[in-house]
Amino acid sequence: MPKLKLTYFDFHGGRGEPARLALSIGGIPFEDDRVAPSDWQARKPDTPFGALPVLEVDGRTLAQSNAINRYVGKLTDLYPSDAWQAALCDEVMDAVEDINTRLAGTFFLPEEEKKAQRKALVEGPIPFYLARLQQRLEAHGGRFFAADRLTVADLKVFVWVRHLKSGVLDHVPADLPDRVAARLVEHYERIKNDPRVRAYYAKHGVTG
Ligand SMILES: N[C@@H](CCC(=O)N[C@@H](CS)C(=O)NCC(=O)O)C(=O)O
Repeated sequence: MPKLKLTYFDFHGGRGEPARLALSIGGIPFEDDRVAPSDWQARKPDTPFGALPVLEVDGRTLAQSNAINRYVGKLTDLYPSDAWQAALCDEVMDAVEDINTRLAGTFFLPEEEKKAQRKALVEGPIPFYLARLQQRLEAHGGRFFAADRLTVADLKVFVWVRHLKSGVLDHVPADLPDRVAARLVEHYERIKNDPRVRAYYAKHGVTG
């Protein structure tokens, strides 16, 4: 097994979290390098695209969250070997990335602008993506997004829905997923209650 170091910000979510979860579920040891906000500007120039997550594999560097998810998914058997099922996984992970990028664009806006942009997202794109992800889930059997088993796509959607439901996003009602995509929320609950996911958060002292 290669020597792995996963670098991401020091919180329990975001683009680096699916890979942390996958490696933990797969029982693959890795250095969990968590960057404090105060250290980021000094470290940013050393990353391939000035952003995190970054995965080091035997000293070689890989950026882009979904590329990292696919790579760790292959190491952990959480990415399908069948080409079509793998493509379904990619579709879902890229869809989450599309909406995540729009939400992330509001993070550092002045308050009034942030409020206006988030209101627009809540009235259109976020419910749209929740509903369409739910449709894709149901089209593939309703339990998992691909291959009828847990994959990195499930982990990526789980992390996004978890973020929405956490209530930490100002102007984004925490009950939005429940209101527009109840069966996607059931998927979120199923992943959350997977004993391996529970074990990961218990290890990090995260409750709820
Ligand atoms: N497309 C990239 C986006 C990476 C990205 O924007 N990461 C954010 C954190 S989730 C970041 O590093 N922000 C800090 C910065 O851009 O300075 C990916 O999927 O990894």
